Amino acid sequence: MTNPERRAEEAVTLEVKNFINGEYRTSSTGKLFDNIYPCTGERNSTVHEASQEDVHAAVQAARDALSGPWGRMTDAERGEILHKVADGIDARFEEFLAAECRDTGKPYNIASHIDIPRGAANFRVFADAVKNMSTEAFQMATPDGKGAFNVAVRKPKGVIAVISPWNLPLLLMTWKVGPALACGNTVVVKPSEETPTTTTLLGEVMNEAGVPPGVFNVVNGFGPDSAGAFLTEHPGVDAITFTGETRTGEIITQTAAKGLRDVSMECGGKNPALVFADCDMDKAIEGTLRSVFANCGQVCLGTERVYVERSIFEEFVQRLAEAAGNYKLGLPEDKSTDMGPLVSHEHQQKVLSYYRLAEEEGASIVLGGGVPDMPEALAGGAWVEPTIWTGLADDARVVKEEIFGPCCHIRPFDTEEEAIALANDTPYGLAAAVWTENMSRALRVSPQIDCGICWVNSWFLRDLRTAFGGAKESGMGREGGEHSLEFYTELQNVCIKI
Ligand code: NAD
Ligand code: 6OD
Repeated sequence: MTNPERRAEEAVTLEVKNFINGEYRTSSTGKLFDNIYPCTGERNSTVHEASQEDVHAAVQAARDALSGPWGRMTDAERGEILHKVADGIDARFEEFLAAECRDTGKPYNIASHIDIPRGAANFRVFADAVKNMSTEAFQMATPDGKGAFNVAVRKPKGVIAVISPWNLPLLLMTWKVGPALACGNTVVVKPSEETPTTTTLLGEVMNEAGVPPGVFNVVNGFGPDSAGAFLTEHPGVDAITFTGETRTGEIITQTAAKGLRDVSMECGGKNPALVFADCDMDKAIEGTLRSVFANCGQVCLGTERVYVERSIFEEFVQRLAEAAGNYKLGLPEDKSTDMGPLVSHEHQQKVLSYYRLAEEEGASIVLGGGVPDMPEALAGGAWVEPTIWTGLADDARVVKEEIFGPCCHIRPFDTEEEAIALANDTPYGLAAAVWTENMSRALRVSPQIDCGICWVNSWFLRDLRTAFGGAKESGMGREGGEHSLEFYTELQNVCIKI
């Protein structure tokens, strides 16, 4: 066994502890929970659940670190360390990859191109972005004729609580930790209980890169009555950044109201794709295949409602079903695997309940709709079939509610106005995809869709300098580029009388 392979195996078989003040600590109450491999249902590792006392220790360490060496460094010095963190992720790429795929069951094909490289990029991009952070200045007249200057100064907000989900664990956690640290804050992260490993492993990289103790802390556990609630309720937390379900986002926003703490909310979606007859059909099929089925449909930006212009409806449905029907379900390390399992048996039951509901609501099942036959060794995994429906009413629950699985409903439309109205007929507003080769149409339609991100002839194409976030029930606030710097800093005006 090579060294990286051995380290990778250790990373996924060891106990997962909490990372507080630069060291790994066991749970103070001794409470443990299992981390399960979704491909088989076997145990990956045992996780130490952080108690209220552990969370307090993490927040206290983060507060103390604000006035330590981290707080005295220049942006450039912090940036240099964050580049080392990115290099450290690259150097231990195989370990992060193995750990992420054991926690989620996702194919190496995906995680090696998306999750792990973006984990490193999130540190590099924001370490560099702070160098270009500008502030405002205003000269003003005063009655004595001598005048005054106003100069704005940006300061770190303080201790940031980062609450992250399980679908892209390293990517979505570093998307917040990168800019928070680049701006001089300290963080306490509560990763999802389903996927604690890569976040916890990052503690080692932080130490190796020279991040001072207390700057990056990890507390493991669940939401209510556990580490998530203990952290968000803690008065020592200055701001909370969250990614997850809308309902959880509402609860955390209420918690944050005590003390008027800032929140950034990246929540759920029920994203539409609009496929016009003037699209490039090959591109539209390939893009929609990814937007519906990538990561087993567990991407917040993923498409669950597809609206196709009537003249190409039959051909589109048939070609998408044919392509998805050829998907190979299998183990992460198998290079021919197109799709893994869902993240957990609990989530599998949720998705299967929507598969049953679709039938009850009168859907025509074009593809899938159940649990696939898997080899015996994988029978205990959280597998579901890629699934396509047509024929549902616009107010069917399957068309209205976020499922977060490898499935979509496809419906024909006749006019551009109808397509836009259908796309907007949802309480969510995260993302959309528009497929057309007519750029006038693209420019006309995209701004009319009520969402935070609208892709034209692409999907999940990300420039980290751009605004990212959701409209309506999909979120509150924007991160990305200067918007992240805005959230993770406090702007102070200094007024200087001449
Ligand atoms: P979730 O809301 O169940 O959990 C997210 C995190 O919140 C977890 O760490 C969980 O332990 C924690 N949590 C739960 N209850 C809490 C509470 N009361 N107090 C504090 N913390 C609490 O979401 P999930 O199931 O992990 O992720 C899937 C959801 O996330 C989907 O709805 C998806 O659309 C959404 N999502 C959104 C984005 C985005 O950028 N908008 C990105 C990824 C996922
Ligand atoms: O690309 C990103 O920055 C981002 N936050 C992606 C979110 C994907 C949701 O599952």
